[in-house]
Amino acid sequence: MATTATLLDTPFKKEVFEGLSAFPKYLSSKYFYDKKGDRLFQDIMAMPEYYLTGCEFQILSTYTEAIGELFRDRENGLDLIELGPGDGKKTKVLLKYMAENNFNFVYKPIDISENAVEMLSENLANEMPALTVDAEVGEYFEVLERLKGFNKRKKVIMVLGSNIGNLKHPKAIEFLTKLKDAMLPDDLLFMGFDQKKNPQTILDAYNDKAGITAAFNKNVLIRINRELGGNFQVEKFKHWEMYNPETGTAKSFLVATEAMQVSIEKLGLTVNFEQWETVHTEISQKYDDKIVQWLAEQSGLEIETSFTDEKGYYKNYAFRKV
Ligand code: AVI
Repeated sequence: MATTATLLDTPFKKEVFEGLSAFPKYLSSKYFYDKKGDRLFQDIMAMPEYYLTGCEFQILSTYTEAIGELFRDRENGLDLIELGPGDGKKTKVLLKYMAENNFNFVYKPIDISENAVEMLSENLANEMPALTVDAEVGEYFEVLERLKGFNKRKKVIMVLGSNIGNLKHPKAIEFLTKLKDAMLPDDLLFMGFDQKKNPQTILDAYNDKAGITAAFNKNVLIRINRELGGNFQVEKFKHWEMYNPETGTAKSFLVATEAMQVSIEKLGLTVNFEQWETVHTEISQKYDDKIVQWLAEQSGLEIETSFTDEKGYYKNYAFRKV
């Protein structure tokens, strides 16, 4: 008979087992991103309600030169390392500026989605054939260890899309501290942080009328069904979004609309749901200057400068190691 240890032989299995055995139940949003999840996230980024993408695109397009010159190295070129580039649409604005202005650089996109990395590499090879691209697949925390090896040239580490918002503050500090540890004094960290704003605008971005965000959220259950032999009846779960304007935390849940029992074969697990029981699936933290300042201080970083969009919905900050 398989023991629990042999059944839980991957991080996905282990985390699903733990999260669905806990009270209250939870699942990690990093498991939204399989092929279908990547596609749904692309659709989210194209929705009018999901203002984050457009705002960041506006910032990068308006301040291309200022940002590019912040990145410029003095001597022997630079490595531009991007964690979680997705389709690279926003980054291309900067890549084009750098290519056209004689930067000597290598672009190194790193993503947990193999599919995203492949598509981006192909797309860049077609659109910008002269660009040197050295892509990698990996999880952020694991990849950070490898970043330390990049210390011969200036390094710019870029994390766009407010991806940091999917981490609770202690994890965000751990992440920023690891980034800081991989940096030398001349290196730069360039990061997007979605800002606090009208709570309704935030709720609408995470609860669109077309139901794309709901499908994205439920994709984790579909993935458990397919990869772990689960029998979730996905239509019996409701996507629910909450935003707390005091803390700036948006939270996504899946709510069981009736009592049910779900079995997950590969985990040897039966999960009981009471009617209206919740599974917490994602946090999307919203920030202001004070919170970002505090996160930087806790992580040994300092803010060098920041750029915002017309509406002040979103900000990109440049940090250096203290
Ligand atoms: C990737 N991440 C920053 C997105 C966000 O806004 O939290 C994921 C997302 N979840 C729902 N909509 C978009």
